[in-house]
Amino acid sequence: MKGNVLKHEIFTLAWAQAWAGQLNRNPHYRSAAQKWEWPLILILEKDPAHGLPENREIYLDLWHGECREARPAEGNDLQEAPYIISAPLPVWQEILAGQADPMMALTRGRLKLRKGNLLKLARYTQAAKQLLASAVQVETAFPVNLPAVTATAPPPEIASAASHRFATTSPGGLRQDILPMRLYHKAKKFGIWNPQDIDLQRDREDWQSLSDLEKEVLLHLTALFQGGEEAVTLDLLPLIMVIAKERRIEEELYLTTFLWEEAKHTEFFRRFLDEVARNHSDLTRFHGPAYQRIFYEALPAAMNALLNDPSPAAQARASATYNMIVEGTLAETGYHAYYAMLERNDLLPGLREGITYLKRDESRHIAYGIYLLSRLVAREPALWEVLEKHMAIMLEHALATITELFDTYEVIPFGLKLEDFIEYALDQFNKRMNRIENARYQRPEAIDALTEDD
Ligand code: MN3
Ligand code: FE
Repeated sequence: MKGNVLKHEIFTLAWAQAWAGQLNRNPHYRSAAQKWEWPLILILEKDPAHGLPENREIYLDLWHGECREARPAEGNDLQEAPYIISAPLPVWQEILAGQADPMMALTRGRLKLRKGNLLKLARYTQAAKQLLASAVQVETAFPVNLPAVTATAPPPEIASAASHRFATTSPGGLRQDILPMRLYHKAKKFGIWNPQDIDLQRDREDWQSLSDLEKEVLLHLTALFQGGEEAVTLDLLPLIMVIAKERRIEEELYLTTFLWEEAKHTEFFRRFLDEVARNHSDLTRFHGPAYQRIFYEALPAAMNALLNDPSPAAQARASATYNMIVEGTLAETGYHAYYAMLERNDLLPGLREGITYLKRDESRHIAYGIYLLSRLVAREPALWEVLEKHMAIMLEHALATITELFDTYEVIPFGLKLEDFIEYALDQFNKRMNRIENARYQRPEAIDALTEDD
């Protein structure tokens, strides 16, 4: 049937059936949705000004990787379906053009989850992706074609502080007012703790009293942190080089403390392994595929890319991966897990003390990342889209990393629940993304006034 391009209007019976057909021919969907067994209702929100006098609602009966029925919703469907997602036409248009990531759109609230549990959906990101990938295959007609959003051309790079004078021998001197400088001063006050000074005596006793399963889960979490701290210590240098080349002396002053702190974090966890867990086995066994995608691949790739490409887009990808995902989403969620396990059971006080310092260091690192990304986005608003795309991929890996940890165990000790952690991670992620998104609408100079509370 070559050349026969039959278009179906969006959210009609014919369109829904064409989608179901694509879906049932999609082997990736079949395997990703093996465990999904809930009907789903999608709503195209009414927009009388654009030819949509009423909502259009599609009911999809999805069962173990198969679409058993697809049609406009009717009768009690809306009351009975456990999941309802709605959005206005421009959002659906973008999604059906394959330009938006479904999980990211849900997390950021562009696709509205009217009913159902986002945390549960987060476990099915691959299925959701494939579900929409099949919808993209349907030739879709829209009641009205909205103009595509065109990216604005980036403004010319300002002569990037690259007058070849030294700041500190120029009349202006150091800029004490900008966030990196304030973070630098804070780091000299609060970042000077010594991992060797922490008393681990009671930790050694506590460790003996733990069950095998408790030890294993703590070792697992520590193996993720240990690898993570070493990775961020190893991978930070290309960013520091770019900042130095741009002669941003205040930022570089701050970054010297950043790298030193990561070094101490690496040292601290190893001390715990050596002196408390007394474990010298190969802990790589705890690094699952999702973890490896971030710490063995994405992080070093994004950071090392700066060696050849110091462009703002490359910087944004590097900082998004490093500060927003690895530090802002994963590390913060990890601390939360340690606290949840240890605090309420009053265990391992030395480890907790170290983690308190580490968390304080980390909040400065993340504050710097938000500053850097805001600075880049304020200068070049079109970068926001680059950032959002990259973050969608990384967020998926991050959630998979958390899920992967929990899926290892049939029963999780210390009363931990996966949902709490996914929720915490998404919360952290959203908070930061909102702050950076604000920078799109701000003048570059306004970024100087950013404060550290993120
Ligand atoms: Mn760290
Ligand atoms: Fe850090």
